[in-house]
Amino acid sequence: MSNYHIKHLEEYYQVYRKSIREPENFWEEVAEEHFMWRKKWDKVLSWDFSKPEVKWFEGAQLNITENCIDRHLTTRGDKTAILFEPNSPDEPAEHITYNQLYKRVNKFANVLKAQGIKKGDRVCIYLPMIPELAVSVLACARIGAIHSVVFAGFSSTALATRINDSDCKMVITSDGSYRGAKSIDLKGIVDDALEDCPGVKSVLVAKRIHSEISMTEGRDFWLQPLLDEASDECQAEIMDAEDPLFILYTSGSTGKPKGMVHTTAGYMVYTAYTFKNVFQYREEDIYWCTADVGWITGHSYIVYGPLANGATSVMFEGVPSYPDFGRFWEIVEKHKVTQFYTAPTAIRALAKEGVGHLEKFDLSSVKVLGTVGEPINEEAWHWYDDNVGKKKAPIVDTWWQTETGGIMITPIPFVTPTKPTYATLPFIGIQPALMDENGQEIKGNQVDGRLCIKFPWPSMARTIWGNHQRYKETYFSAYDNKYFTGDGALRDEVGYYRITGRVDDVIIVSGHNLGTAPIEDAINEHPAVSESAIVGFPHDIKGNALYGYVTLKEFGETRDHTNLRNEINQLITEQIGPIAKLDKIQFTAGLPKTRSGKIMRRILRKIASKDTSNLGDTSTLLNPEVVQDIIDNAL
Ligand code: 6R9
Repeated sequence: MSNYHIKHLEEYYQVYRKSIREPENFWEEVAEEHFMWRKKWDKVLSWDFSKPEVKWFEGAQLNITENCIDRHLTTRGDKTAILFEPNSPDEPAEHITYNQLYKRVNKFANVLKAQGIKKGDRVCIYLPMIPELAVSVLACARIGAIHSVVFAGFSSTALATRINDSDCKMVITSDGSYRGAKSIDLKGIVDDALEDCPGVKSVLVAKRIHSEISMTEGRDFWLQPLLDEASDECQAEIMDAEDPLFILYTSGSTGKPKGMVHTTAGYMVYTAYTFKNVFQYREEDIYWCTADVGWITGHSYIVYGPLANGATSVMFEGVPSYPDFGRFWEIVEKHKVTQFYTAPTAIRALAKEGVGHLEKFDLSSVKVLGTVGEPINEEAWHWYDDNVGKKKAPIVDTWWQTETGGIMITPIPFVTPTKPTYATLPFIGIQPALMDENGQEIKGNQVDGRLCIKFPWPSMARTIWGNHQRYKETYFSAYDNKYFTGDGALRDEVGYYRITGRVDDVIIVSGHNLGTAPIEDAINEHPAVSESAIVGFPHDIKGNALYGYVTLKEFGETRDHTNLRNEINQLITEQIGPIAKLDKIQFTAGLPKTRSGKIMRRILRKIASKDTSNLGDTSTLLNPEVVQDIIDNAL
């Protein structure tokens, strides 16, 4: 059916217009033709953003695992569903076929049931990127338990907060995990967390690193013996369209983390439909998203979206730098990856290492490149385009959020002409709006404002677990009758969107609105610069002035680089104007980052404002050690 796979720009506009004019008919057609329903819906959509309440496919019944697994068995039973690439290149890859995935998920689901887990119970999954992670997610979905995956790099405090917030009854973990040359004692972290989690009744432990761990009698169980005993048939729980499928916590850059709740039918329809189109997916493709399943990108575009399309999805346990910076490219060559989806922070890290690592490998299988997670700077975009895609593989710069469930603004490869740093056009069914400070929509092109969405889409989060009021305040109160994304964006002369970054990263200097991303782009073009982050700090005359934290490709001994400071300001002056010049530039060995690679500007802002008394919880940072160094050398 043509609506399901868009092949040229004309068709995009045609289908887009239809999806806006008749959203219910449009999504009904997609849902009718491509999924397995136990019962069809009574009503496609009902919504009210003032409550807010959104329901898609109300009255329908289904199980998402029947759509992701069962229905493929007759046609693709022996096709690889999950292609597991271990941390060490010396360990063989594992090809898990749809038939095998069916059995593993059903066995796991039976283990959950035997442990007393029922529909609606919350199960916390704290696992490394091993097949059990995908299998346990699907096993929860099979029996209607609500999974809450917590990225296995979070500290025990962060884990305990998340377990308690949603009253998880069970934790699924492993003895430990591999990360490059290191191994991490995951079970120890879980044990620490559980001291503060009285609601957890049982812990299932997968064996990965074969380390000595302690098992608490009556609470902790090795997974494998239970799986060995379990039947490989487990009837799928029939779920209502709006039953919760999972909770996923968003990185709490402010306040306590928000448990975003996603429901079943709409999420399935939208992630499957976007996957197919945004990656121009074909049956024979080998698709690889380098994200962790602990993030929304992994949920939607490693597990659910690809499997709903019967795809082969690569799951990589390791890191891009182990055993060296050629690892990604080695994997691309080895498995003949056709779609490669990663984050700008990874691209920049790889670019820093030069092209030597890339040149050793044959990347000719790659048809489509993707990026997600933060605005991609121009230099990184070109590096990716030139060296990985060899200018032949279009880059899909996909803008979306944990809250949106699926990709919202993106090029469609071979359909939408790309433009560096632009996420380009709204996806089918998505109605963006740019708003001004007075709450008015800014119409027309060549404008910028705050990015909102005017109409519901099937995979939007329905609430924050246990706090609907916060959901309403955070997303539906800034602008009347609109979902507010928290991001700023501009729309160019042809209607392409460029995400300029979080609105809270906009700094007003002498009355001028300055986005941090374009300034950072300018700085990053300096050949000596590796990465940078700009924050505002209070200034008597200008209101705010700009403070730049800059990491250099070669850090060296001295932190006094007067010439370099002048050159950086010269670049900014040239590209943006003297107004954007930095008052202070601190050279640092690294920038504090969240585990998903986002720079923690909150911390940098505080340091720039000389307010280091309360930096908040830095334990979830990827590199907490850089914080003290930045404080010690602050200007
Ligand atoms: C999927 C994901 C969401 C925030 C979002 C925005 C930033 C994501 C982006 C992007 C520019 C892109 N973001 N993709 N900014 N261009 N292609 O990352 O979800 O972790 O919830 O982050 O990430 O600021 O609001 P999440």
